[in-house]
Amino acid sequence: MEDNVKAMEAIFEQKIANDEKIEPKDWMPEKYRKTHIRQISQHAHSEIVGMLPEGNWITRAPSLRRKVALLAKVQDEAGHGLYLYSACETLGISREEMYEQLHSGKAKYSSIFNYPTLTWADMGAIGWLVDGAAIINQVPLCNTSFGPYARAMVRVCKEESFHQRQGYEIMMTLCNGTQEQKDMAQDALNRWWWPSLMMFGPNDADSTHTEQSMKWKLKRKTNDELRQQFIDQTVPQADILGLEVPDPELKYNHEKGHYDFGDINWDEFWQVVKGHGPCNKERIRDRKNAWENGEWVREAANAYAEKQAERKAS
Ligand code: BYC
Repeated sequence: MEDNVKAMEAIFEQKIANDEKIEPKDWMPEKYRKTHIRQISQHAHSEIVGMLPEGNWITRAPSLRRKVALLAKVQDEAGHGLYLYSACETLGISREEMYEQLHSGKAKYSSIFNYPTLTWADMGAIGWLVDGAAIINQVPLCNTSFGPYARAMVRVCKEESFHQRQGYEIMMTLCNGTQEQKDMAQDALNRWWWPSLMMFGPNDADSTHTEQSMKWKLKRKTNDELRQQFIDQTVPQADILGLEVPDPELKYNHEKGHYDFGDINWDEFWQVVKGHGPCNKERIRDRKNAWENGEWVREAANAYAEKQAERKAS
Protein backbone atom coordinates (compact mmCIF):
# COMPACT_ATOMS: atom_id res chain seq x y z
CA MET A 1 0.00 0.00 0.00
CA GLU A 2 2.75 2.42 1.04
CA ASP A 3 4.75 1.52 -2.08
CA ASN A 4 1.67 2.28 -4.12
CA VAL A 5 1.35 5.78 -2.63
CA LYS A 6 5.06 6.38 -3.20
CA ALA A 7 4.70 5.38 -6.84
CA MET A 8 1.75 7.73 -7.30
CA GLU A 9 3.64 10.49 -5.55
CA ALA A 10 6.55 9.99 -7.94
CA ILE A 11 4.23 10.23 -10.97
CA PHE A 12 2.69 13.40 -9.53
CA GLU A 13 6.10 15.00 -8.87
CA GLN A 14 7.25 14.10 -12.37
CA LYS A 15 4.19 15.73 -13.90
CA ILE A 16 4.84 18.91 -11.93
CA ALA A 17 8.50 18.88 -12.99
CA ASN A 18 7.48 18.40 -16.65
CA ASP A 19 4.95 21.26 -16.45
CA GLU A 20 2.13 18.82 -17.22
CA LYS A 21 -1.30 19.63 -15.85
CA ILE A 22 -2.77 17.77 -12.89
CA GLU A 23 -6.37 16.87 -13.74
CA PRO A 24 -9.23 16.21 -11.27
CA LYS A 25 -9.13 12.42 -11.66
CA ASP A 26 -5.34 12.21 -11.27
CA TRP A 27 -3.89 11.17 -7.96
CA MET A 28 -2.71 14.17 -5.94
CA PRO A 29 -1.42 14.66 -2.41
CA GLU A 30 -4.15 15.59 0.04
CA LYS A 31 -2.36 18.83 0.90
CA TYR A 32 -2.24 19.83 -2.78
CA ARG A 33 -5.99 19.25 -3.03
CA LYS A 34 -6.73 21.21 0.16
CA THR A 35 -4.49 24.13 -0.78
CA HIS A 36 -6.18 24.37 -4.14
CA ILE A 37 -9.63 24.28 -2.58
CA ARG A 38 -8.54 27.11 -0.27
CA GLN A 39 -7.09 29.33 -2.97
CA ILE A 40 -9.62 28.66 -5.75
CA SER A 41 -12.64 29.03 -3.46
CA GLN A 42 -11.23 32.24 -1.97
CA HIS A 43 -10.67 33.47 -5.48
CA ALA A 44 -14.27 32.59 -6.44
CA HIS A 45 -15.62 34.33 -3.32
CA SER A 46 -13.57 37.43 -4.20
CA GLU A 47 -15.19 37.62 -7.61
CA ILE A 48 -18.68 37.30 -6.16
CA VAL A 49 -18.15 39.69 -3.25
CA GLY A 50 -16.33 41.98 -5.70
CA MET A 51 -19.64 42.53 -7.50
CA LEU A 52 -21.03 44.41 -4.49
CA PRO A 53 -18.93 47.61 -4.36
CA GLU A 54 -19.43 48.17 -8.09
CA GLY A 55 -23.03 46.99 -8.20
CA ASN A 56 -23.59 49.90 -5.81
CA TRP A 57 -22.99 52.33 -8.73
CA ILE A 58 -24.94 50.70 -11.58
CA THR A 59 -28.07 52.78 -10.98
CA ARG A 60 -26.00 55.94 -10.59
CA ALA A 61 -23.72 55.63 -13.63
CA PRO A 62 -23.45 59.06 -15.30
CA SER A 63 -24.63 57.94 -18.77
CA LEU A 64 -26.26 55.00 -20.53
CA ARG A 65 -22.93 54.03 -22.10
CA ARG A 66 -21.22 53.95 -18.69
CA LYS A 67 -24.11 51.96 -17.23
CA VAL A 68 -23.95 49.32 -19.97
CA ALA A 69 -20.19 48.89 -19.55
CA LEU A 70 -20.38 48.67 -15.76
CA LEU A 71 -23.28 46.23 -15.91
CA ALA A 72 -21.31 44.03 -18.33
CA LYS A 73 -18.26 44.14 -16.07
CA VAL A 74 -20.19 43.14 -12.97
CA GLN A 75 -21.85 40.31 -14.92
CA ASP A 76 -18.41 39.14 -16.04
CA GLU A 77 -17.40 38.92 -12.39
CA ALA A 78 -20.38 36.67 -11.68
CA GLY A 79 -19.17 34.51 -14.59
CA HIS A 80 -15.63 34.38 -13.17
CA GLY A 81 -17.04 33.27 -9.84
CA LEU A 82 -18.98 30.50 -11.57
CA TYR A 83 -15.97 29.18 -13.55
CA LEU A 84 -13.95 29.16 -10.35
CA TYR A 85 -16.61 27.47 -8.22
CA SER A 86 -16.92 24.82 -10.95
CA ALA A 87 -13.14 24.32 -11.07
CA CYS A 88 -13.12 23.96 -7.30
CA GLU A 89 -15.98 21.45 -7.29
CA THR A 90 -13.79 19.09 -9.34
CA LEU A 91 -11.65 18.76 -6.20
CA GLY A 92 -14.52 17.20 -4.26
CA ILE A 93 -16.13 20.11 -2.41
CA SER A 94 -19.72 21.14 -3.06
CA ARG A 95 -20.82 24.67 -3.89
CA GLU A 96 -23.08 24.71 -0.81
CA GLU A 97 -20.09 23.91 1.37
CA MET A 98 -18.08 26.72 -0.20
CA TYR A 99 -20.90 29.21 0.32
CA GLU A 100 -21.28 28.06 3.88
CA GLN A 101 -17.56 28.72 4.47
CA LEU A 102 -17.93 32.23 3.04
CA HIS A 103 -21.04 33.05 5.04
CA SER A 104 -19.62 31.73 8.31
CA GLY A 105 -16.36 33.68 7.88
CA LYS A 106 -14.28 30.49 7.61
CA ALA A 107 -13.21 31.26 4.05
CA LYS A 108 -11.49 34.49 3.14
CA TYR A 109 -12.04 36.74 0.15
CA SER A 110 -9.86 39.56 -1.11
CA SER A 111 -9.29 42.35 1.40
CA ILE A 112 -9.83 44.96 -1.33
CA PHE A 113 -13.60 44.48 -1.42
CA ASN A 114 -14.02 45.63 2.16
CA TYR A 115 -13.52 49.27 1.22
CA PRO A 116 -16.44 51.55 0.30
CA THR A 117 -17.12 53.02 -3.15
CA LEU A 118 -17.87 56.66 -2.39
CA THR A 119 -17.87 58.39 -5.78
CA TRP A 120 -18.16 57.55 -9.47
CA ALA A 121 -14.36 57.93 -9.73
CA ASP A 122 -14.10 54.78 -7.61
CA MET A 123 -15.46 52.82 -10.61
CA GLY A 124 -12.51 54.14 -12.58
CA ALA A 125 -9.99 53.44 -9.82
CA ILE A 126 -11.28 49.90 -9.26
CA GLY A 127 -11.10 49.03 -12.96
CA TRP A 128 -7.67 50.60 -13.36
CA LEU A 129 -6.03 49.49 -10.10
CA VAL A 130 -7.96 46.50 -8.78
CA ASP A 131 -8.48 44.79 -12.13
CA GLY A 132 -4.95 45.87 -13.07
CA ALA A 133 -3.62 44.12 -9.95
CA ALA A 134 -5.86 41.12 -10.65
CA ILE A 135 -4.41 40.73 -14.17
CA ILE A 136 -0.85 40.82 -12.87
CA ASN A 137 -1.72 38.22 -10.25
CA GLN A 138 -3.71 36.04 -12.64
CA VAL A 139 -1.67 35.96 -15.85
CA PRO A 140 0.87 33.63 -14.17
CA LEU A 141 -2.07 31.53 -12.93
CA CYS A 142 -2.95 30.71 -16.58
CA ASN A 143 0.11 28.51 -16.29
CA THR A 144 -0.70 27.02 -12.89
CA SER A 145 -0.38 23.26 -12.44
CA PHE A 146 -4.04 22.34 -11.80
CA GLY A 147 -5.76 22.06 -15.21
CA PRO A 148 -9.28 23.38 -14.45
CA TYR A 149 -7.89 26.44 -12.59
CA ALA A 150 -5.40 27.25 -15.37
CA ARG A 151 -8.06 26.98 -18.09
CA ALA A 152 -10.54 29.16 -16.16
CA MET A 153 -7.83 31.78 -15.75
CA VAL A 154 -7.24 32.15 -19.50
CA ARG A 155 -10.75 33.41 -20.06
CA VAL A 156 -10.85 35.43 -16.86
CA CYS A 157 -7.67 37.29 -17.85
CA LYS A 158 -9.06 38.22 -21.25
CA GLU A 159 -12.12 39.75 -19.59
CA GLU A 160 -10.05 41.49 -16.90
CA SER A 161 -8.12 43.31 -19.65
CA PHE A 162 -11.38 44.84 -20.84
CA HIS A 163 -12.23 45.78 -17.24
CA GLN A 164 -8.89 47.44 -16.72
CA ARG A 165 -9.28 49.51 -19.86
CA GLN A 166 -12.81 50.63 -19.04
CA GLY A 167 -11.56 51.76 -15.61
CA TYR A 168 -8.59 53.62 -17.05
CA GLU A 169 -10.83 55.30 -19.60
CA ILE A 170 -13.10 56.55 -16.80
CA MET A 171 -10.02 57.98 -15.04
CA MET A 172 -8.81 59.55 -18.28
CA THR A 173 -12.17 61.23 -18.89
CA LEU A 174 -12.29 62.59 -15.34
CA CYS A 175 -8.70 63.83 -15.55
CA ASN A 176 -9.46 65.67 -18.80
CA GLY A 177 -12.60 67.19 -17.28
CA THR A 178 -13.20 70.00 -14.80
CA GLN A 179 -10.98 70.62 -11.76
CA GLU A 180 -13.70 69.05 -9.61
CA GLN A 181 -13.64 65.88 -11.71
CA LYS A 182 -9.85 65.69 -11.59
CA ASP A 183 -9.95 66.13 -7.80
CA MET A 184 -12.43 63.27 -7.62
CA ALA A 185 -10.05 61.05 -9.61
CA GLN A 186 -7.13 62.01 -7.33
CA ASP A 187 -9.21 61.29 -4.25
CA ALA A 188 -10.10 57.84 -5.60
CA LEU A 189 -6.43 57.09 -6.32
CA ASN A 190 -5.53 58.24 -2.79
CA ARG A 191 -8.02 55.82 -1.26
CA TRP A 192 -7.44 52.78 -3.53
CA TRP A 193 -3.67 52.84 -3.99
CA TRP A 194 -2.54 51.23 -0.74
CA PRO A 195 -5.37 48.66 -0.51
CA SER A 196 -4.49 47.64 -4.11
CA LEU A 197 -0.90 46.95 -3.05
CA MET A 198 -2.24 44.84 -0.18
CA MET A 199 -4.20 42.65 -2.62
CA PHE A 200 -1.01 40.73 -3.41
CA GLY A 201 -0.88 39.43 0.15
CA PRO A 202 1.72 39.72 2.92
CA ASN A 203 5.43 40.21 2.24
CA ASP A 204 7.13 36.99 1.14
CA ALA A 205 8.82 36.69 4.53
CA ASP A 206 5.40 36.62 6.24
CA SER A 207 3.55 34.53 3.67
CA THR A 208 2.45 31.15 5.01
CA HIS A 209 1.80 29.38 1.73
CA THR A 210 4.10 30.87 -0.91
CA GLU A 211 7.02 28.45 -0.56
CA GLN A 212 4.93 25.29 -0.90
CA SER A 213 2.65 26.79 -3.55
CA MET A 214 5.68 27.76 -5.67
CA LYS A 215 6.98 24.17 -5.44
CA TRP A 216 3.66 22.85 -6.68
CA LYS A 217 3.58 25.52 -9.39
CA LEU A 218 0.25 26.71 -8.03
CA LYS A 219 1.85 30.13 -7.62
CA ARG A 220 4.32 31.02 -10.36
CA LYS A 221 5.51 34.29 -8.80
CA THR A 222 5.75 35.45 -5.18
CA ASN A 223 3.55 38.13 -3.59
CA ASP A 224 6.42 40.65 -3.54
CA GLU A 225 7.42 40.00 -7.14
CA LEU A 226 3.87 40.59 -8.34
CA ARG A 227 3.45 43.71 -6.17
CA GLN A 228 6.66 45.21 -7.60
CA GLN A 229 5.51 44.42 -11.13
CA PHE A 230 2.22 46.18 -10.44
CA ILE A 231 3.91 49.30 -9.08
CA ASP A 232 6.38 49.46 -11.99
CA GLN A 233 3.55 49.17 -14.48
CA THR A 234 1.05 51.49 -12.80
CA VAL A 235 3.12 54.53 -11.77
CA PRO A 236 3.76 55.60 -15.41
CA GLN A 237 0.00 55.24 -16.04
CA ALA A 238 -0.68 57.65 -13.14
CA ASP A 239 1.85 60.06 -14.69
CA ILE A 240 -0.06 60.00 -17.98
CA LEU A 241 -3.26 60.85 -16.11
CA GLY A 242 -1.45 63.70 -14.33
CA LEU A 243 -2.28 62.17 -10.94
CA GLU A 244 -0.01 61.83 -7.96
CA VAL A 245 0.53 58.42 -6.37
CA PRO A 246 0.00 58.93 -2.60
CA ASP A 247 3.43 57.70 -1.53
CA PRO A 248 6.12 60.31 -0.73
CA GLU A 249 8.78 57.59 -0.77
CA LEU A 250 7.98 56.41 -4.29
CA LYS A 251 11.07 56.89 -6.45
CA TYR A 252 12.51 55.17 -9.49
CA ASN A 253 15.67 53.28 -8.59
CA HIS A 254 17.86 53.28 -11.72
CA GLU A 255 20.25 50.73 -10.28
CA LYS A 256 17.50 48.17 -9.59
CA GLY A 257 15.37 49.15 -12.58
CA HIS A 258 12.32 49.28 -10.28
CA TYR A 259 10.41 51.78 -8.17
CA ASP A 260 11.23 51.94 -4.47
CA PHE A 261 8.12 52.50 -2.38
CA GLY A 262 7.04 53.29 1.19
CA ASP A 263 5.96 50.90 3.93
CA ILE A 264 2.61 49.18 3.61
CA ASN A 265 0.37 49.40 6.67
CA TRP A 266 0.22 45.67 7.46
CA ASP A 267 -1.80 46.28 10.63
CA GLU A 268 -4.57 47.69 8.48
CA PHE A 269 -4.28 44.70 6.11
CA TRP A 270 -4.63 42.12 8.90
CA GLN A 271 -7.48 44.05 10.50
CA VAL A 272 -9.37 43.92 7.20
CA VAL A 273 -8.50 40.25 6.61
CA LYS A 274 -9.75 39.37 10.10
CA GLY A 275 -13.14 40.94 9.42
CA HIS A 276 -12.70 44.43 10.87
CA GLY A 277 -12.43 46.49 7.68
CA PRO A 278 -14.83 49.33 6.85
CA CYS A 279 -17.33 47.11 4.95
CA ASN A 280 -16.71 43.47 6.01
CA LYS A 281 -19.98 43.12 7.92
CA GLU A 282 -22.02 44.74 5.17
CA ARG A 283 -20.50 42.51 2.47
CA ILE A 284 -21.23 39.25 4.32
CA ARG A 285 -24.72 40.45 5.22
CA ASP A 286 -25.44 41.21 1.55
CA ARG A 287 -24.12 37.82 0.38
CA LYS A 288 -26.17 35.97 3.00
CA ASN A 289 -29.30 37.91 2.05
CA ALA A 290 -28.73 37.11 -1.63
CA TRP A 291 -28.37 33.41 -0.76
CA GLU A 292 -31.48 33.34 1.41
CA ASN A 293 -33.62 35.38 -0.97
CA GLY A 294 -32.55 33.16 -3.85
CA GLU A 295 -33.79 29.97 -2.20
CA TRP A 296 -37.02 29.86 -4.21
CA VAL A 297 -35.01 30.16 -7.45
CA ARG A 298 -32.84 27.19 -6.50
CA GLU A 299 -35.89 25.18 -5.51
CA ALA A 300 -37.64 25.98 -8.80
CA ALA A 301 -34.53 25.16 -10.85
CA ASN A 302 -34.05 21.84 -9.04
CA ALA A 303 -37.72 20.93 -9.43
CA TYR A 304 -37.51 21.69 -13.15
CA ALA A 305 -34.35 19.60 -13.53
CA GLU A 306 -36.01 16.69 -11.72
CA LYS A 307 -39.07 16.89 -13.95
CA GLN A 308 -36.89 16.91 -17.06
CA ALA A 309 -34.99 13.86 -15.81
CA GLU A 310 -38.27 12.04 -15.07
CA ARG A 311 -39.52 12.82 -18.57
CA LYS A 312 -36.34 11.51 -20.13
CA ALA A 313 -36.48 8.32 -18.06
CA SER A 314 -40.14 7.59 -18.94
N1 BYC B 1 -7.07 39.37 1.13
O1 BYC B 1 0.42 32.79 2.54
P1 BYC B 1 -0.28 33.86 1.82
C1 BYC B 1 -10.53 40.00 -8.63
C2 BYC B 1 -4.47 35.56 3.29
S1 BYC B 1 -10.62 39.07 -7.26
C3 BYC B 1 -7.49 38.48 2.02
O2 BYC B 1 0.56 34.78 1.00
P2 BYC B 1 -1.48 32.71 -0.56
C4 BYC B 1 -11.58 40.97 -8.96
C5 BYC B 1 -4.26 34.19 2.67
O3 BYC B 1 -5.47 33.65 2.17
C6 BYC B 1 -8.98 39.08 -6.59
N2 BYC B 1 -6.69 37.49 2.52
O4 BYC B 1 -1.47 33.21 0.95
C7 BYC B 1 -12.91 40.68 -8.69
C8 BYC B 1 -3.67 33.41 3.84
O5 BYC B 1 -4.71 33.07 4.75
P3 BYC B 1 -5.29 31.53 4.89
C9 BYC B 1 -8.70 37.84 -5.88
C10 BYC B 1 -5.44 37.43 2.03
O6 BYC B 1 -2.80 32.07 -0.81
C11 BYC B 1 -13.89 41.61 -8.92
C12 BYC B 1 -2.85 34.47 4.57
O7 BYC B 1 -3.37 35.72 4.18
N3 BYC B 1 -7.60 37.17 -6.50
O8 BYC B 1 -9.56 39.84 -9.24
O9 BYC B 1 -0.27 31.93 -0.88
C13 BYC B 1 -13.55 42.85 -9.44
C14 BYC B 1 -1.37 34.38 4.22
O10 BYC B 1 -1.14 34.75 2.85
C15 BYC B 1 -4.96 38.32 1.06
C16 BYC B 1 -7.22 35.95 -6.10
O11 BYC B 1 -7.79 35.37 -5.22
C17 BYC B 1 -5.83 39.34 0.62
N4 BYC B 1 -5.46 40.27 -0.27
O12 BYC B 1 -1.39 34.08 -1.41
C18 BYC B 1 -12.25 43.14 -9.75
C19 BYC B 1 -6.07 35.36 -6.87
N5 BYC B 1 -3.68 38.01 0.78
O13 BYC B 1 -5.91 31.20 3.54
C20 BYC B 1 -11.25 42.20 -9.52
C21 BYC B 1 -5.70 33.99 -6.42
C22 BYC B 1 -3.37 36.95 1.54
O14 BYC B 1 -4.12 30.66 5.21
N6 BYC B 1 -5.10 33.98 -5.12
N7 BYC B 1 -4.42 36.61 2.30
O15 BYC B 1 -6.32 31.61 5.98
C23 BYC B 1 -3.76 34.20 -4.92
O16 BYC B 1 -2.99 34.48 -5.84
C24 BYC B 1 -3.24 34.02 -3.52
O17 BYC B 1 -4.20 33.33 -2.78
C25 BYC B 1 -2.88 35.37 -2.82
C26 BYC B 1 -2.42 35.05 -1.38
C27 BYC B 1 -1.75 36.06 -3.55
C28 BYC B 1 -4.09 36.30 -2.74
